[in-house]
Amino acid sequence: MHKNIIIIPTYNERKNITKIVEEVILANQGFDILIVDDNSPDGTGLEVDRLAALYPEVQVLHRPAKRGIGKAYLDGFRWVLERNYEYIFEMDGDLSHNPRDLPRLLEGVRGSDLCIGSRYIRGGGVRHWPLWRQALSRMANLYVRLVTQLPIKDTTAGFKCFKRRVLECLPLDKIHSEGYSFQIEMHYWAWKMGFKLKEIPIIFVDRPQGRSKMSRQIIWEAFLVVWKLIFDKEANKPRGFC
Ligand SMILES: Nc1nc2c(ncn2[C@@H]2O[C@H](COP(=O)(O)OP(=O)(O)O)[C@@H](O)[C@H]2O)c(=O)[nH]1
Ligand SMILES: [Mg+2]
Repeated sequence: MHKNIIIIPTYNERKNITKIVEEVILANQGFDILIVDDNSPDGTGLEVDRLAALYPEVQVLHRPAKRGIGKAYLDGFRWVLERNYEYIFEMDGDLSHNPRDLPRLLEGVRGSDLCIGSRYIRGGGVRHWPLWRQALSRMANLYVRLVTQLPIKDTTAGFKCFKRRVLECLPLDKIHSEGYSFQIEMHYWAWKMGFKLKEIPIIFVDRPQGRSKMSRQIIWEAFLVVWKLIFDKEANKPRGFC
């Protein structure tokens, strides 16, 4: 067992996930992997069971049905906190995040509490996303930063590394988002609790295979969540850690 673990939520990522696992394990950089699969109809669950049997570093959490990326991560965090991991990573299961950036995230979290792979700082970027999707992401980020004052550029980023104590302190049962606004909630709480957030540049590449699970409902949820956050008494209570 390593000190570092990457949580990867999957829904219909059969081909992508095999490549990611192989890249991470064969590079042998000292990472365990927890895959949280929501009973994907394309057989991702069977494929990841096969990978878990092949590589001792790989663990799988099977959930009975699709309940959103946010809930998948929360179940993953609870699983990880029952074990002795120190550095806990989030990474998409569609090859948009480059496993080669993992060591840089780990290095970044040494001088902070939460190191975020950012598309929107100097050196970061997005490749092959259609223009409408880039505009949506940019506008969402502008909106979130205006309303919440979050001091980061990529508020919806999904590639990052937490120090264990951040996840231990954060009240996970207060995070309600099902979709990507889960990321906004995590950043907001971590910031308000006094943790040090740091961004390092990453290049995000559109998925080579499969389909995005982005939906209107997910956008709507993100639109509303920022208002819930800024009026949440507990989240905004003055305090240090915990
Ligand atoms: N377990 C689980 N994973 C999900 C769910 N929705 C999305 N994901 C995964 O979350 C990651 C990011 O989702 P994706 O659709 O690529 O989002 P996009 O990159 O913003 O278009 C991928 O690995 C998806 O398979 C879900 O409901 N359950
Ligand atoms: Mg994606």
